[in-house]
Amino acid sequence: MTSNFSKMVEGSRKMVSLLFVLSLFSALSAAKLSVTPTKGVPWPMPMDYKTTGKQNTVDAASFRFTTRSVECDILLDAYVRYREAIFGRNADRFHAMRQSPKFVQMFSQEGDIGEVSVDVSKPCQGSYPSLESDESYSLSVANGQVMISAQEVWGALWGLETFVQLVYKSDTGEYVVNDTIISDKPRFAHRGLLLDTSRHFLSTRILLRNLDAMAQNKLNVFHWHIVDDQSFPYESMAFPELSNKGSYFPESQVYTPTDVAEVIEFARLRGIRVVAEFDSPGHTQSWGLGQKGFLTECYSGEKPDGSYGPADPTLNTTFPFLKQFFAEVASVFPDQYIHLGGDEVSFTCWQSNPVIKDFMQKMSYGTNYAKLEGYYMQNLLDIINSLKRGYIIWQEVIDNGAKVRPDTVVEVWKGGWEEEMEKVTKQGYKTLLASCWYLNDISYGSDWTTYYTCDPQKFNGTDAQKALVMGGELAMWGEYVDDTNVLSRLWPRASAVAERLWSPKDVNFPLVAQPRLIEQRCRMIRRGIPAEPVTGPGTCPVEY
Ligand code: CP6
Repeated sequence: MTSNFSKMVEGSRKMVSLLFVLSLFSALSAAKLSVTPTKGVPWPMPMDYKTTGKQNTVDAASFRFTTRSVECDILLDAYVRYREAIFGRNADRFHAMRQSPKFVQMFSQEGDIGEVSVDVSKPCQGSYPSLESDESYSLSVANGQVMISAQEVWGALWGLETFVQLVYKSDTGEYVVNDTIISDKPRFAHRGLLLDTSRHFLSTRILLRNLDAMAQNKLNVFHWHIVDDQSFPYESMAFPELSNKGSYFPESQVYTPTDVAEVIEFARLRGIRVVAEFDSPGHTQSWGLGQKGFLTECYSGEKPDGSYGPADPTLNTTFPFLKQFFAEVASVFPDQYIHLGGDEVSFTCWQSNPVIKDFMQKMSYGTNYAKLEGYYMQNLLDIINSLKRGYIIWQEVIDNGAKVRPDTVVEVWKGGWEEEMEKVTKQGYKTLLASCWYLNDISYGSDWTTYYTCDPQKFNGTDAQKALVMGGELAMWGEYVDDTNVLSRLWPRASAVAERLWSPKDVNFPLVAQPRLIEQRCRMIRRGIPAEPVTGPGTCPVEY
């Protein structure tokens, strides 16, 4: 970790001095020492974006979304949401009122644009997003007409999000949108955000608001690090004792099957996958409270000392339990992938236990406990195979030499990530980068620029190796966040990562991005997300 952070610090220092020079330059030429936000410019920046100064007014009275081809639940839900995003909370009531002929006659001036027409090629009713989703779309605002077209509904959703961001209030207070042509698709297929709901509980309400914020930034994977050492808030139907004994408050601080289903559905309607992580064999202290005989008993001399270590791979109950548990997980979480963790396994407890020592001898592992960890993971991976799911694992599983399926996704989180990504992709595995984006680890000032300038494909390797980078994830580990501060700490920092993972590689100058990031933050505030000011002095327009 140390080497990585010192590298990051060193990199950021260079950046800071460059920024300093540039900002002095801009400060001298500006009347005020603050940056003016842009108007109606989207975040993240589309792949191809052409706009003109020709303004069209948006006609609130007649405004509607229409589907050209296949209609579905996802589109209908999005139309309601996005109408509200443009015109505010009471949009639908006012819409009905405004459509009465008398009201139109009295109050409404004809606007230039009254319809956004959406064309999706493939059927979408009830579908779930996946790593293979086609998220591309095109959008045109021209001749008083707005057209969004996409192969799959996921692209159409992003097109709608972009359209809403193009609309702004003119100086005379009208809703306007400039003539614009956009052709867009993400640079990476996996654009994730990790929340840790074990160190502190996060209410379902906050998880849903965060999913809304993710959609506003085109992030498409909610990595739900749902349980860990400190608490087990997932209510299992097969093993209810896990949360009864292992959560902070079984009465209120658990995710019931209904809560989990609500999160998954809310995410699906926004084109977001929910990838659950049940981390083992380490980080499992809380499992031990409700599942006796799962964890290793640590010894002091000849006797157990009452403390516990990682899961015990030598007991004949361990894998049958895991098989039943993960069968339930696979039935609850529809995503093709399950995150199996596998990080930071401490060997000291295993080393102290005589039964484990015997097992090591029997298996000819010598004193190489990484091999025991490999044995545990191998068995777990076979279970997930039998459930016909893919898996994501933290880098240690590969570092310790476990044999994994060719479609495994390896998540790199430690320092020295450039070497690790080179190594992992050389072995032909798909990979995700997390090392650059620990958003829990914040610092004073515009720290978003360090997140913004880390490129996950900047390591030594062939084009084929680079193509194995599926994207990345930002992480909000939960030691110092709960419902009171998690959204503000995440946003708009996470927006910086979202643009890195969506937009072309050369859209990476913080000073150029800054006015747009300010606009994005103000838009997020207007849409109900308490995003922090991380871009320095300034203000959001009151009626944004
Ligand atoms: N919890 C779990 C954590 C971390 C990891 N796994 C972690 C370790 C070091 C840092 C940040 C997070 N808190 N389960 C590692 C993936 Cl710097």
